[in-house]
Amino acid sequence: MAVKTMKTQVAIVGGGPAGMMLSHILSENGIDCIVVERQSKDYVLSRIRAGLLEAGSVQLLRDHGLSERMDREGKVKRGSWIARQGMESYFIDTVKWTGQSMMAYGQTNITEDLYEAREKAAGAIINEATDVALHDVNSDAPYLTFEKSGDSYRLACDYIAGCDGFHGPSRKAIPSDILQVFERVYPFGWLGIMAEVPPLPDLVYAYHERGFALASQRNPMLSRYYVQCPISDSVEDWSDDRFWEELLARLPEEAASQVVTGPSIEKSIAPLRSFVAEPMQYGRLFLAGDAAHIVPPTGAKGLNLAFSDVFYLSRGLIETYKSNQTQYLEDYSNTALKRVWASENFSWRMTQLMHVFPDTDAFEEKIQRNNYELLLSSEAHQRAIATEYVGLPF
Ligand code: FAS
Ligand code: PHB
Repeated sequence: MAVKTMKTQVAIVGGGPAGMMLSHILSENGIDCIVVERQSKDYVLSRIRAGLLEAGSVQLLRDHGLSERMDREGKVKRGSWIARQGMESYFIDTVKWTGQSMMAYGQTNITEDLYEAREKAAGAIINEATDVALHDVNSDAPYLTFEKSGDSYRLACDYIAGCDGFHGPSRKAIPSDILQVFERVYPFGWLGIMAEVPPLPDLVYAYHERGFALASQRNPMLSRYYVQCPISDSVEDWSDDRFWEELLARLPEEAASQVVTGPSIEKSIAPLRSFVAEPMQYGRLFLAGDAAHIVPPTGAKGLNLAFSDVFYLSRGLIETYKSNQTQYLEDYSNTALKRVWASENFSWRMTQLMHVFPDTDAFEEKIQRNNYELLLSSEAHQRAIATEYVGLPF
């Protein structure tokens, strides 16, 4: 079978938020790019994931003409509640301490908005591409190969952006003697449901001896709730009744009394891990988003980190093509990793603060409780958590 050859400037592996946002920004700047995505468009758009945007992500969407629906349907948040069983709840007021707000707007909506913008611009997105492989990434003529509808393709390019998530092939294209990984796998997961009932006014992160719970939202008639569960659990172990009973037992009384329950329209369990791969670049390959790092969702950083990676990577590629300077591109990994580790650190601390760890001891429980008490008593700690939660500047 003859191989069909194609050429572009930047080949993007993966059509999730990172890949689609990168292709949008590059195309805005006249840089030719092609997204090669394994799944169908419908499959990508069916994923239910993140729900809260940092101030920097909101600004990035605004800067690139992607905020009209977000400003119409999203909910501006001046902060979120954090609670601990038997103690006073605390409102992380990001506007008071940083002057910045966040936005409750689902990743599903963002991906829809990105697909709509790319299709309007006749952007090149190849869905249902299989056997995607990266070649000669450490040369000045890298290329992809893939299969699509029975045909074999070879896509020549100047650069490859690996935006293919935690399980994609891009990270694996970096030689194992060069790639370093740092990982923490947590002994529990998050069982999440979606229900077509009015959400609480604000997000509530709750620690209870029975486990963590989180109240969030997608729109005025769509609630998103989570409870910590053993990693060995399956969705079948959790009827709606059991879920609501557990959630109401874990939320503080003033929040639980406002919860409107109803049938779940989606239910899934996400494992929690902290993961970083270094470096985030090798030759002409640049990793962005979950392809390079994973955070536990306790800090609402996953999607937001993908966006800051794309901010740095697009800046580097645009500089290289427009002014033939390569400083930003050469520094991409070092620059992105500073913000990655800051988000990993915050997400790890928030996860330690808010979850029941099966193998914890009396000393660690005292430290966990004192970390919460410091939030109630110390303005320095209140300023710090607000600054990290709203998102460090890009
Ligand atoms: P993605 O994984 O979103 O996208 C990667 C894309 O690459 C996918 O479309 C995939 O199909 C494609 N791909 C994979 N292999 C390929 C191949 N071989 N060839 C071509 N394409 C390939 N973050 C939060 O901030 N808050 C949350 O509550 C939250 N909840 C989450 C729940 C779950 C179950 C998961 C998995 C993640 C969650 N996240 C959350 C993190 C999530 O939002 C990610 O950070 C975000 O999707 C990152 O976007 P991408 O880097 O684009 O990766
Ligand atoms: C969500 O709405 O899915 C969400 C919000 C904040 C988090 C995690 C998940 O920290």
